[in-house]
Amino acid sequence: MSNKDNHQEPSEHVKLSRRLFLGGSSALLATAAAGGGLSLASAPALASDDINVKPGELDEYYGFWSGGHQGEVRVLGVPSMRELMRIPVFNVDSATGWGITNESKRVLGDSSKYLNGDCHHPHISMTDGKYDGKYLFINDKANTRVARIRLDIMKCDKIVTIPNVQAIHGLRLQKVPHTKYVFCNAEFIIPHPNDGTNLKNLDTAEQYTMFNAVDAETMEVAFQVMVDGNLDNTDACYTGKYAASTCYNSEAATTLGGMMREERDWVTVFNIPRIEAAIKAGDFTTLGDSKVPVLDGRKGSKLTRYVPVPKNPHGLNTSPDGKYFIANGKLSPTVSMIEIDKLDDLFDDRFEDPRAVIAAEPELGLGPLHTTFDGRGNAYTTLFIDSQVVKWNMADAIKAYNGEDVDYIRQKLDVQYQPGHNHASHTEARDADGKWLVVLCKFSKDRFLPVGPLHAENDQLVDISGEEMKLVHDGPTYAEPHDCILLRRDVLNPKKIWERDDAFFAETVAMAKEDGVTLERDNKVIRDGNKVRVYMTSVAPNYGMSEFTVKQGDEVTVTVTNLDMIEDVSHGFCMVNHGVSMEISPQQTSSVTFIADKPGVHWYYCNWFCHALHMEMVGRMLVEPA
Ligand code: K7E
Ligand code: CUA
Ligand code: CA
Repeated sequence: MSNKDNHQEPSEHVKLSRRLFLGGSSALLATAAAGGGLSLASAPALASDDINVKPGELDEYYGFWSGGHQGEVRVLGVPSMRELMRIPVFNVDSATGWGITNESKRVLGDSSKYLNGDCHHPHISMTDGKYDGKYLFINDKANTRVARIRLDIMKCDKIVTIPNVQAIHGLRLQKVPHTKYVFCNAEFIIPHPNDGTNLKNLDTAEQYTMFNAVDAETMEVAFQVMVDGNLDNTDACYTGKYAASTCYNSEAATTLGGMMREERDWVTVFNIPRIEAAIKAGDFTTLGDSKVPVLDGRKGSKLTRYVPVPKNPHGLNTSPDGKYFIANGKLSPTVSMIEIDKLDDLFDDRFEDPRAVIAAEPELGLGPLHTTFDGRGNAYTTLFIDSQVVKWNMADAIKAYNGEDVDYIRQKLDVQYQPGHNHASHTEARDADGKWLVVLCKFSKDRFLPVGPLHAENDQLVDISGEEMKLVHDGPTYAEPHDCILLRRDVLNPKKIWERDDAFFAETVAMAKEDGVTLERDNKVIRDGNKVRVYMTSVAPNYGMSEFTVKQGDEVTVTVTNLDMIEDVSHGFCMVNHGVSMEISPQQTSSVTFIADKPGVHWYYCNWFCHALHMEMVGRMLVEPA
């Protein structure tokens, strides 16, 4: 034992006490609490029985996690924090064949050439301000895309690349009357046109970024709005009228120092009805090849307002009572509460100072990044630098701002360590229920077994159902779940097997029809020049075809239809040494196209365990030399 392990050190008090607490002896607990002199802020919490979801029991909530720069979406059960599924989106997935199959390549479109993504903000479609469980949307900062996941099958079914901009970061949905628009912020300021013609005179070139709206049903870009400064995070209100975005680079600087020059940046507020009216009136332009309406929302525009707030603000969160947009100060210890009821007046120029919409600017601690809510009037803000979550009361913060002597801070909870987002159950909806809080910590340091220089991150679960926040679980995660969303399990009712007429593989079904093939019955090879289409069925433990012959150099498309009706009997199709692998779940059709470039015998096999004779579920492709 080194001196550092001496139990006199305060940090060791905390560690020792935590061990005692988790031991579950109330006598020891009382002693430790009394003797340790622990503050509320650092007191370790007792493990709650609520998170002990026993084997065979189901979780109360679905959690959808961003996979960060790993590119996927992960589905967790909460409160157990058990990982239930992964949904590949902006990555390539060897198990399901995402990025390999024709069905996934159709979804990825031109962007299938990119093998990476960087997702941050998963959000669930809403009707009347409540999650409706239909879709989940997520951004890709790395390649400027927005994706949609169908929650009935938990597969990504649409991806759109946003034109004329770079790096989609903040993403939120219109809440009322329903999610018509997906609002998404392009972060980086670029010259227009950005075709290299103005590189020598960038100082004088026109430069800006844009706020974007994607139609949630068609997944086409509905409009783009030019802004001053840049755009970070965004959220929408409960009237359907406004969206707001933080800007940390009002300086329009290109260097770190420049971006921190001003003491205040701003929140840009967008007036959606005015934007729609301007489009109707033809009051827009287009850029380059794109047909998307581009509107000018820079300072002086009637479409936007700029509300100054301190300093390099980051998260932007709407309180579930519909009253406030809350901008999190990051380089300021404050958050700024913008009163949504005053925005009509702001747009009608009834204020001389746009700061008149600030209802309060409570000081919370160092590095406020994101805020979430319990539906009981309290807000929970992550403090990145302090490594804490601070619980504070919104009504009391406003009283204090107006000069009353009230303490709005309810509790500060140490988290491990450096939290970015936090997210409470149902917090973005009117029915925020204040039960669970997930705190997504960027550093785990000493919390888990060491696994090399790259550490796990730590998604901590906090019980917020009582007066006091209680840390109940550490959940290691892989790079880098910026954000998550929790919804009650009764909102979702995913399918257990595919329906044959599902749109996900409708195009493949249509191609089979053109070839005169009935997918549910036929096993056929159809030659069309040097293109060969192989159709086969699968029923555990058999492929409908155990051998087919092609010529070297043929472009081969293998389409497999899984006729099994029993849930959980997924098959796979892997062609050895050809980089071909895919999932075919019950009643699904999947297809993959590759070049048969090597003469000889090539085995294919089923790579999802389906039957006692799964190993024997094989076949051979015979390739005749050219
Ligand atoms: Cu704070 Cu992309 Cu939401 Cu990460 S962003 S933390
Ligand atoms: Cu079919 Cu394994
Ligand atoms: Ca700044």
